[in-house]
Amino acid sequence: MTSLLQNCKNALYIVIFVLMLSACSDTDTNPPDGDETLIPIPFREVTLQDDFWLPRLKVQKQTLIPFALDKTRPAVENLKKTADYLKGIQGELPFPHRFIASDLYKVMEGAAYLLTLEKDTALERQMDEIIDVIADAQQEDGYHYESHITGVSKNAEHWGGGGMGDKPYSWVVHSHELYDMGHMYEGAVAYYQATGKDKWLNVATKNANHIFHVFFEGDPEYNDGKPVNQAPGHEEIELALVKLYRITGDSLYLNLAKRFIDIRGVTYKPEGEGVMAPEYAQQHLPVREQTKAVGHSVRAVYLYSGMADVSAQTGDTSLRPALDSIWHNIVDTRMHITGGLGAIHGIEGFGPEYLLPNKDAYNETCAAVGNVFFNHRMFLMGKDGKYMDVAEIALFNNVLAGVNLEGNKFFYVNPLEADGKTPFNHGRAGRSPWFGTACCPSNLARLIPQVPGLIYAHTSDEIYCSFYAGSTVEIPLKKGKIKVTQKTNYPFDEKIEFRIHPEQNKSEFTMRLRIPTWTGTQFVPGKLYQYNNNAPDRWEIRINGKKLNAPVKNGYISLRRKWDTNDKLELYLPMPVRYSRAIDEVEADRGRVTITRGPLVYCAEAVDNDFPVHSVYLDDMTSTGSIHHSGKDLFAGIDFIRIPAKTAGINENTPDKEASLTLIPYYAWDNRGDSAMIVWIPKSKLLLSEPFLSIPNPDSK
Ligand code: FUB
Ligand code: ZN
Repeated sequence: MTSLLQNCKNALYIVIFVLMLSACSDTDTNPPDGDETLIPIPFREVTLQDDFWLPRLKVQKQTLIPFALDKTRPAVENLKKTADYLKGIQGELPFPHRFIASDLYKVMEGAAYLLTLEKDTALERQMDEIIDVIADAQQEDGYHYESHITGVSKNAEHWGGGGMGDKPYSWVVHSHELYDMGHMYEGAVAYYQATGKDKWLNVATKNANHIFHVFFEGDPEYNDGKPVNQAPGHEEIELALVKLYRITGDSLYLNLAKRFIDIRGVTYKPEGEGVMAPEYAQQHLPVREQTKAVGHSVRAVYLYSGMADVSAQTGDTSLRPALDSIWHNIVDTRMHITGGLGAIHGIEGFGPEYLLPNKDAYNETCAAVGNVFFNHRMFLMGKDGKYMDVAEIALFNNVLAGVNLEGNKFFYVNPLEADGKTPFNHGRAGRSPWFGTACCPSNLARLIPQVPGLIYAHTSDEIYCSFYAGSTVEIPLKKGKIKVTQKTNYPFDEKIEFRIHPEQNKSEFTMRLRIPTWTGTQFVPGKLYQYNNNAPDRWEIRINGKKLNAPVKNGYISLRRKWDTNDKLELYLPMPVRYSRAIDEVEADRGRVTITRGPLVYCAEAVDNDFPVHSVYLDDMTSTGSIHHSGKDLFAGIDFIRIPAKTAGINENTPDKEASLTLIPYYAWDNRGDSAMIVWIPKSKLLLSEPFLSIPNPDSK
């Protein structure tokens, strides 16, 4: 009875408190949702002023892009030889390759984004020279593919009947002709946006017109005049065609994207195993009947991104149930805690549900890049923060791990555990300066400059802020432009301060701010991972110093009011050290925990610890740990974590010892030489694996 009375009293206090809060505020924290489409604010309209992304953009400009342009010179050479061949100039022919040009196009896309941000005459000249070559390597009818134009495909020794077939569009399942063109369209659109020059864009549209004609109308020069009517084995062109449509306004390109999506798994199904399995390139079923993420994971996420684009652009809602179901299947059963996708090396793809190995994870950098693309598109369609939660985790953890802090060494494969000796990254036990197949570095070249484009989206009178980074932007609402500045040291800083400057004072509109899943009971959406410990504090929001109690709906808090110039919004997202466990179905993580802080997954790397990191176990998960801002040089600004742990003795005669385990953000590992690393740390010494126990720590401090 007493406790009943007490409960009633408590409830009354809460009601009074909430009423008081709303009475003292002129902010409506529960405005209705509009049904207008969300418009993203492109990266070029957001000025970064932060210590996390801006330095990365500088690395991109000073190192990654020049380095990658140099590494992709063989692709330019191949195109030159093709151009010479078309001009009738006798000479060396290109070497056969299915998609080397696509890597160049992606690097050029990244370079174009840099040109959008800052004029650079030398870079622009270099791009123009390459674009001349690309244009010259196009056949009169629009076809573009070095190996078939010059006939070198006939001599190619690849698996699968030549890997690209012996003539155009004769082996669409593996040739990558359409994949290459997709990347070319994306590069051409980016360059047109950056410079207004349309030479490359004209190459792209000419090629897209040709593809429409050959694939869906028929051309006597191809496939005996019959329409090819087959979807590409490697998706990519679908989402690129939507970009081409958006920039040209020509609906042919949108129709073409939709047709490729509609015929997937309908007009052609490979019959075989491995890379010829129907699931490998998501051709096992018509896309609307697909419910699970299967096969090659880069192909998959590019397909899902294209489906989301087509659905958003055409209003075809019939694609959405499949997208929802696939999204759930990924986050509930097939995603590593870093946002990485891909468990199986042989197919570079998804394994069975819950197969999420650590040492043997594939987690291709491109798949994580695609995971960001897919989730950003799902957010724009669904206005739900859960998608941006996944995009954020994939970006800060798996994507950023893909490149070293200097910008010139890369991971293709991103395991969650390594011994510092066994090769895992296409022949290396650590980062590589480049790869024969350079899809991953080139994807980093183009994704990083686009990151500011994840921050804001809007309708006519709502601003969604989904991503936190020090920046300034002007957002065009119906009632005028709203300047928004953000000050924060996110992802290490718990505070984000916004200043709002409407063009006209007392402008009424809604600000929506994402409250990340990681502030609650789990690190990332889905059923796979749960925190072991609770956060001592809850997130908070203040307007002009006044605390508000705003409900979270679809991952956002909503603040509707008449905004005045310099109104201050302070968001506090507490970032204690959290311990996560995986559900029991994930065998690789049984009895283990991962340490995270904010949106960052942490790992223990040999170089920071005086004992083998594989001899560590954590039998106490209550420690709040300590945060160290001691990083120097490349590590300046990166917070380390220290937590109490135990190290197991090397044999029964050596006792276990108390230890202080140093952890760094997973994205920063392997920047000080190749060393042992672990993300999922055992809770008991029984799980320590023998071979690892004996690994010495050569570089420990
Ligand atoms: O096939 C083109 C790219 O190369 C894929 O997306 C990557 O997985 C790699 O195989
Ligand atoms: Zn890749």
